[in-house]
Amino acid sequence: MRQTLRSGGVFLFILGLTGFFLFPSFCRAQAVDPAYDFDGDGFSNEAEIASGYSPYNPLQVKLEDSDSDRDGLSDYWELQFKTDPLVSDSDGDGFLDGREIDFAYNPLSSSSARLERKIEIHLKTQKLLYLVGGQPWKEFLVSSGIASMPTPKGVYQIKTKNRKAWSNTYKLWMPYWLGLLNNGQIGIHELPVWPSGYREGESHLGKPASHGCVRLGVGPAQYLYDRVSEGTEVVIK
Ligand SMILES: [Ca+2]
Ligand SMILES: [Ca+2]
Ligand SMILES: [Ca+2]
Repeated sequence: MRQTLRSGGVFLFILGLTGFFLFPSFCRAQAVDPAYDFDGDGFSNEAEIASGYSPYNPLQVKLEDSDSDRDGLSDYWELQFKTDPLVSDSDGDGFLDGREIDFAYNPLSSSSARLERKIEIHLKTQKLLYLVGGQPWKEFLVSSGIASMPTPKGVYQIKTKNRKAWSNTYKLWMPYWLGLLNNGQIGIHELPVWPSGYREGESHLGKPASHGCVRLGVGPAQYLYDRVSEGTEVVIK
């Protein structure tokens, strides 16, 4: 009897282990099968994605607003970056998918190689796009140069970084400076601050207001500064 119990226990243990290893891949296959209704709400995965809803949430939640595995990457971005929307650390290297993307590491590989980072500045819409791995990961409002002192279009690279650059010409601070020319004439920086402490208002963002530089708001400027390097490509168009 004792022997039977023991062998039965071993059998159940092996069955459990098999299930443990098989279930995630079975689950994964259903999650990516276009015809399957993963969240059981009556709509196929494909139909939900086509209309912008998360196929991993039975509630009517948009892909952008759903983070099924709570890894900081919405279901929308998981589909774009081809990471696993139901596994928080797709490559099992100890770092969450969302954190890896935010710092341009590959969430599908434990390699320390960075994903391509690129900045695009669109003068017409006064927006800056920060692209990671070819995807438009973040978008911020900017102020470029006024009509009489326009920001020059072109393809640049970040030449210099300076957390608190001083403008000799205008006698003010330009925090989180990302210089695009060797002579320091044009750069991306936070809203300027005068020695008195007065800072140019956020209300200018979204319309040209500078003498040629590209201004970012408080928050976005540091965000970008902390994530790009000397050599990162910047396209102004
Ligand atoms: Ca996620
Ligand atoms: Ca994930
Ligand atoms: Ca990871």
